[in-house]
Amino acid sequence: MNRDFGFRIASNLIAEANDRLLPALEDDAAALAASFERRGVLRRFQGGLDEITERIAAFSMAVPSWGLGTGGTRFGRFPGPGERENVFQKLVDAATVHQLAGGAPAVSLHLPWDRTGDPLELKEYAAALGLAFDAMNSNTFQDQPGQKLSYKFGSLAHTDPAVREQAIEHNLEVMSFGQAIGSRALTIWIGDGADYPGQVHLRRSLDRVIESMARVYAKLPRGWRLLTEHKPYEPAFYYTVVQDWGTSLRICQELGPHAFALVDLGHHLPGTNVEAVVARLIGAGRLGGFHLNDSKYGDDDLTAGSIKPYQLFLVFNELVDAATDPQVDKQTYAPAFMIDQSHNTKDPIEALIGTVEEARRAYAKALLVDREALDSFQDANDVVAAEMELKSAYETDVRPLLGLARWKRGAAIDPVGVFRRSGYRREKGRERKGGASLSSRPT
Ligand SMILES: [Mn+2]
Repeated sequence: MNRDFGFRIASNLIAEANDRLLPALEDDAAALAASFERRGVLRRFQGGLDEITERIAAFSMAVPSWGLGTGGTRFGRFPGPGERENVFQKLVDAATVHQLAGGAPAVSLHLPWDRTGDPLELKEYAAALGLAFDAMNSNTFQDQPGQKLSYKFGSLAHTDPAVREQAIEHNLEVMSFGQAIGSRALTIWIGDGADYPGQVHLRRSLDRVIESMARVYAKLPRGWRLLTEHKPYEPAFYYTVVQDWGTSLRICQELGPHAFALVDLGHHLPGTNVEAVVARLIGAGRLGGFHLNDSKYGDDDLTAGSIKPYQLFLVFNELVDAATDPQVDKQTYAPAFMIDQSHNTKDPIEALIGTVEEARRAYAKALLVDREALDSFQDANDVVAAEMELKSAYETDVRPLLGLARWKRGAAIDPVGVFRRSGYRREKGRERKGGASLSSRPT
């Protein structure tokens, strides 16, 4: 049994740093509590600040195995020292994100990148690190060494039934690997589409996707969900088969009650009202979950909240609203939260800590919205008061709540500060022979 984690950050390093920072944090929290008292916020939280911080502490998400190294772009990749070289090392890095930031006790794997000979060994290794597995991700958007048929012209939508069959088989293999490690969802994102008009039949290409996915869906293990992820363009630049939430919803409705749409926050064209997309999917009972990230132009995979923090808040506002709305069926409303980002210039661990923090910040602020008041402003068509209610929550500095939420769970009040002082990258640079030297190298 592989139980060699290598260097780990000592818990007393976190505890000592927290001891130094706690008095100031408590002062800030007391000031916030006084402000909440004046604003009437605490009337809605009988347990006071403790109740709010508990709810924040209970909000968690999964780290993507592919986000633990420097991703790079098609122009190059500049990895840093001590980066992971295999799936076991990815788990150790993911555990470090959770240890420091709290809120990330799960990992989302990707096959074939994370394939190992013995999934049970992987499951035990993760459990020993305190990690579980969220949705599995299949990959039919690139060819693998030794693969029989090429995905150059598509996978689940390919015109050749033999290629579709190969892609279906791959998804079934990913599910059975996922079953062995305790995952309960399969996310399918395909790059199928066309670069030029005329290349692909627009209607029939989707028919083929639905037919192929139905074959995968038919083998979905009990208690599992199939998540379909849309994206407007890239790698296909003229037309993508599963391009938007409407296409995703259609797929889900064709497949059956265990199919749900996954919203990658960066998979929308500029100007798209993403919170309205989320609201539509909730309304249809088909919101499956999220890939958290942010973007300025396209699928940029930046740290959540780095570009459009207000949009992130408005998305969480829809989620908190749905969670408290008795009209929303709680059997179907159970979105999974996963991060999907890629790092070019940030240290991947620091960037992931950032997204955990930003998602929790948006959630915390959404909790502060007075829904009864907002409803009444909407009913009265009081535009200004309704917007002010949202802005009042959004502009609240919730940093003391986020700090307390981490501290309560033994994570770091200042996660990036502790990470930098811990010497983690230096130690991993020694352990992991394939890591880059301090100077970047072209690939
Ligand atoms: Mn994604």
